[in-house]
Amino acid sequence: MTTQGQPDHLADLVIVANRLPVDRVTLPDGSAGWRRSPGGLVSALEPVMRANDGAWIGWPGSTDDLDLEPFVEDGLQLVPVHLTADEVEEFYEGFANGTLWPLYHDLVAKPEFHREWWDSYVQVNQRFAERAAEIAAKGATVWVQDYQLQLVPQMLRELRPDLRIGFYLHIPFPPAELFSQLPWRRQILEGMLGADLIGFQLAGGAANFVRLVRGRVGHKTHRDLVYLPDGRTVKAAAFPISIDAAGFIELAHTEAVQQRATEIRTALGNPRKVFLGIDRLDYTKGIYARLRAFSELIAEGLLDVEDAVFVQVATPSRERVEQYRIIRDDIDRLVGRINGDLGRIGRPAISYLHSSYPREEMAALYRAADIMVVTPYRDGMNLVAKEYVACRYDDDGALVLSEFAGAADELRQAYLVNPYDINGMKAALMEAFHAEPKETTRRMRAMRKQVVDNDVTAWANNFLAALADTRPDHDKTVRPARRR
Ligand code: GDG
Repeated sequence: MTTQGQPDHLADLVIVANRLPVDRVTLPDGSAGWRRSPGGLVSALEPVMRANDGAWIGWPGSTDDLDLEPFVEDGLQLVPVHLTADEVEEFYEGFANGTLWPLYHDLVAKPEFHREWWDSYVQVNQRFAERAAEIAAKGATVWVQDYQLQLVPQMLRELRPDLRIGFYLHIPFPPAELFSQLPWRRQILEGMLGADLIGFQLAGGAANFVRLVRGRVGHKTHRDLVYLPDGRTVKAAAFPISIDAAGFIELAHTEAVQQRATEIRTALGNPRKVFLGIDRLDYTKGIYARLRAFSELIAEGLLDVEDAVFVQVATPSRERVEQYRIIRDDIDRLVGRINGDLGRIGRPAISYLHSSYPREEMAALYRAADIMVVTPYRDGMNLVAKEYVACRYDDDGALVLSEFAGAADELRQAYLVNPYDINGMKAALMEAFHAEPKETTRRMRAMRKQVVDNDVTAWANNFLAALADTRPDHDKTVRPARRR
């Protein structure tokens, strides 16, 4: 084991994630600094990190930070893991995003299987596991995040059998019929089984996993439990992730956000209804199909550009991966054609923004939109849907939501659609457009209750409590985070 610089203490709670929760920025004085990344995982885990003086292991996001030592940023103990440029290409862009991501999302794109990518995945997972083994205190809790690090639980257990290890998968876990294509299927299953508790977004993912373990690895299972030959028991269960609901509600109430929401509607020409989509620019999100559905409604005269506009924010994502370049070009062309054919001066049918925005702007967009359209072909959860719901504190606004987003399990009062069915989506968009306020209020009120009652702090606390229950013999227990 190579021993790098140590943080100032060994940690009782260690988060292991592909990325550190901070991004490199240039400060006003020209020097380099860090800023908290906008992602949901950071706000999810920050309270519990602080309550336990935890450490977070991850890649800093660049291949230049070769000698970066553990550091403290805004009170958080951060431990960098270095990746070479080749590893970024093979482990991250390759195996994680070119093999696993499409395989776990219903083969929406074709996964590529390359042995060099796999080798790099093993090597990088081993490095993360070693780093975690170095900084975890005796009997500590280590919580490993997501599909980039599925081998870490087992690697870490070999190095440190004293630890309590949890693993959480943020994306769907596919059925055996798809997962079985993976040449390294058995290694991945065994890697995850190093954990005491494996969390999935939905019960279906947990069931897929248990069935595969029984069939492919041959372990005995009963309901959500796997019995290993060495006497250990592993639990696989659903923990649907959520958002910092109180934080979004507070932000949406601020004067600045309300004013900005009004400005946005004015800039759009004050149409009767604003439709909104916000997604990472990813082929799983169904952006293309939803824009087509909307444009057909305009072409057929069912909607008019004076009355309705579609704002689509597509946040740049994984731009070096070929499939992402293709989807970007496809959407660019589609938007150009729709606006060219159907727009009028000062009235494009689609207002398309390929950019990322601060949280305040996101909240203002949620406030400005009458109809939020979330139509992924497959999505672990989809936090955007929940953020929209949280921001609608007047119980108005409609959500059109794909039944293939994990969020559809909880947000039953959305206008649920099959994103492969363009006519069905058109019908749902029209239904939302014409809905009576009484009807949208009834639906939104129920959805808001669901999101507010089940926020991200509850998610983290539930997972950590269930993890503690898996090894009651352990003397060290993680302190829960306080809800806002
Ligand atoms: C994965 C799973 C699962 C987006 N653009 C901007 C921005 N965002 C924020 C959103 C939201 C988050 O990013 C996106 O989360 P999603 O859940 O919608 O989707 P993925 O990125 O695919 O996330 C997903 C999630 O993990 C959590 O487990 O729900 O299924 O695929 O919070 O608000 N935030 C800011 N500027 C942007 O331009 N500030």
